[in-house]
Amino acid sequence: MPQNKNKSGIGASVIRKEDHRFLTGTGRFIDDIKFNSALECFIVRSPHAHARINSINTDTARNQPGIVAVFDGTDMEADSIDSMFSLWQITSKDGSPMAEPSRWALARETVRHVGEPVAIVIGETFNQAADAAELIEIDYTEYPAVTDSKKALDAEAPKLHCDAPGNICFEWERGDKSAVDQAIEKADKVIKIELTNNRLVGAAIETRGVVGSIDPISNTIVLHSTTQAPHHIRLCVAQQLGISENALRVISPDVGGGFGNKGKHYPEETIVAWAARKLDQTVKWICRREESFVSDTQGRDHQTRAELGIDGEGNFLGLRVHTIANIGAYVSTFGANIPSAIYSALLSGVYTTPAIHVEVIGAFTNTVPTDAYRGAGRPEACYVLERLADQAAFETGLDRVEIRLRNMITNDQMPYTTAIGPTYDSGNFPALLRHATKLAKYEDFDSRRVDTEKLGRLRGIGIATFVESSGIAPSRLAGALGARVATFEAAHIRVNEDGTILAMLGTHNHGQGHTTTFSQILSDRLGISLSNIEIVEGDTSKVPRGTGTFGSRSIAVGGSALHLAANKIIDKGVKIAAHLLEASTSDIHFTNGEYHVSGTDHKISFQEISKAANAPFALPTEIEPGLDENAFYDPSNFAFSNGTHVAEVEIDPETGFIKLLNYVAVDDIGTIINPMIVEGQIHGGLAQGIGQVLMENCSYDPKNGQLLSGSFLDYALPRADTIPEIISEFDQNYPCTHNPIGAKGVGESGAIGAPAAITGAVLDALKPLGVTDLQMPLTSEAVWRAISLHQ
Ligand code: MCN
Repeated sequence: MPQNKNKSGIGASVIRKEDHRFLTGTGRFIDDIKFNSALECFIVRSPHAHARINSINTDTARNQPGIVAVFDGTDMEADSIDSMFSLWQITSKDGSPMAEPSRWALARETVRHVGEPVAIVIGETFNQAADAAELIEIDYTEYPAVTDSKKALDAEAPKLHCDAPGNICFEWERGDKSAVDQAIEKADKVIKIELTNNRLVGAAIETRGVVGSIDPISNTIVLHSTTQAPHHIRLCVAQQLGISENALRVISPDVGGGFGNKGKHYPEETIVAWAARKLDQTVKWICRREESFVSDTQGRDHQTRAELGIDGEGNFLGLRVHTIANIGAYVSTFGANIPSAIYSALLSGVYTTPAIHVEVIGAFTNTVPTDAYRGAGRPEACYVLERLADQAAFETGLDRVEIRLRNMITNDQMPYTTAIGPTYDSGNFPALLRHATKLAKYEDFDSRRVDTEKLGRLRGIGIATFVESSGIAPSRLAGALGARVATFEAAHIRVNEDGTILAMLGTHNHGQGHTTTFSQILSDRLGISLSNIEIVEGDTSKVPRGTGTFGSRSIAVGGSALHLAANKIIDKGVKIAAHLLEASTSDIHFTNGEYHVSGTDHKISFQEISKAANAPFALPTEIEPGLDENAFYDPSNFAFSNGTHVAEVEIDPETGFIKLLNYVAVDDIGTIINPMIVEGQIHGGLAQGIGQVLMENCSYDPKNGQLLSGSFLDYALPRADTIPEIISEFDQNYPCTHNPIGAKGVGESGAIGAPAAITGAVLDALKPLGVTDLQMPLTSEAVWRAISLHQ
């Protein structure tokens, strides 16, 4: 990968500025912050998946030592606290808006999933609150529950909400149905698959937490929350509490991993803000790990049927996809748009398929609401397409690389408008596929398979190609598809008199290294050293506007806003330099942190310009003092990151154990700001993709809706020894054409490619035994059973 000549600018593998704090134990995570006389909040959660609350008796609990208050849904109702609401409204194919049943921060009358908050106990200590909570008497009448999304659509299934007939949240469609019908009709062969995309939990090292306090001077609520999107939380909580956004400050300090799960508005944020205001005291809630399993939004959970019509040469003619997406008990913040608008947009993938139609039914079930989890709709789309491509190769006898190349959008077709909607602006998909298969020594694979078979084991290789809609905005498109909030990003730059810089962005850093990469962009533009740049994120009173970090958007959208704000500073500096150097503005040019007069050796540094702007004694009055600038950036399109991943596995047929031998990831993320960071992002995403395909599974008891995988004893996560050697390379020849830095996002790529590549490799290994299908997770048991059935 080319390294940057400017040692701290774009393209340099700078060591992360933030890591010194984290590695020396001086990070400030929410539970590290000392709040004077904070009261502890214990949340009593529903033990049932579906039940009516007949009564709640809190008298005994209220009278326990150290207990300050006990509240339930009736108290919130008495204070007119509004229902939670989603930030994206999907419209069904008949034109009706999605069903959005009320979701109360503390349940009223009915509970619909295990873990739903029912009451809170606020005590002087956590143990006092927890002990008192045991004395709350709640009388429930249990109702039958349904956890499987397909079963929830049965006529006789238990009904969750009276305003969601048939448990349907929405019935979405996209694409040209009749064109697909015709294409499949005339196809020589129709490839059919049925897939489950397994439900996952987020497992950030730090669990969620919220602390609410009252600032006595401004009489505002200060809400510390482990959120990826502080401005969204301000919007949602203020609206629910019926207060102005000015009356609420949201601070998200250092956060130990988010993975999408912390990007949502949660009941606990509303509960804690409300309780702090009601008691006029600081109220603190830190999620225990067992609570996070039943209260953090969960990811994926699709059941999909797909048909691909192909001609005699293996050309893709038409794709029909039908997916039932499990929404959970209520619609979470972005719970409806991920399985519909986001997922469906990528069902062309890297292919030229001329006719595509997708139908998605969002089904309510008695499970924790689902929402974004690293990849959010894109791993699901990639999985459908790549499983189809493999199956098409299998049924036609074509090589898996060959059938993909035959159907791939080529570089000279860019910009390319897909049959499902999006227009890709850049990328060379065939080049990535060729390079990745070369790195993976795909051509020689058969000889490695033979060697492994001699040892009594099975060996397989799998490929996944994908396109990802990173850089989530653009607002206008999102708005047309139902977004209720804009998705632009904002950057505000303060230039101090000494030329040092403070930049404030609406994104949030919870592991991605933003402090470093945003500083690199500024260092590159303004020619100043990284140590003179400070980055602030995660505080609505310091950062005036913002959207947050999710959808791998921070660099493509936030970084672009920063770049534009820096350009404004440079332009203003030109005027000041022209005046001080007694030259015309057209003769001034800015390079490497200095303003030069063309054709002379006259120059002035950025620091001198900063000083002159902030102490404008020598400037004419028409030059406004100061050098601070703001920029908003709302892209015209997504940034279409793309990649080819190749996985190789070995399977022990006696035990079904899968050993990942190696993994090649070739990604196009446009211009790279920091090669070391992006490689780390690929590794992290891969670990999560590998977890999904090999072991992770969030499982509910279908009889009663109890969560069976409610702790790390029952929910397996990958460990260091699961992760193979990773070869990660990038193609920087195809920058994003519509943002000013050319960057595409990287944060989710690993999680998108891995499930399809590894499933492909496992099925390739099992092919000689006649196993042609397996559902994730591909545990040793699942593989062993499949092998046993075919022996
Ligand atoms: N980057 C770069 N050059 C590019 C693209 C990105 O140098 N062409 C750098 C960025 O500057 C940033 C990092 O790579 O430092 C990731 O950038 P980006 O792809 O814009 O993603 P975001 O910063 O918006 O992060 C969100 C993304 C998502 S959606 C999830 S989920 C996720 C992820 O990033 N969760 C993470 N990575 C994570 N990493 C950690 N450690 N923890 C999480 O919770």
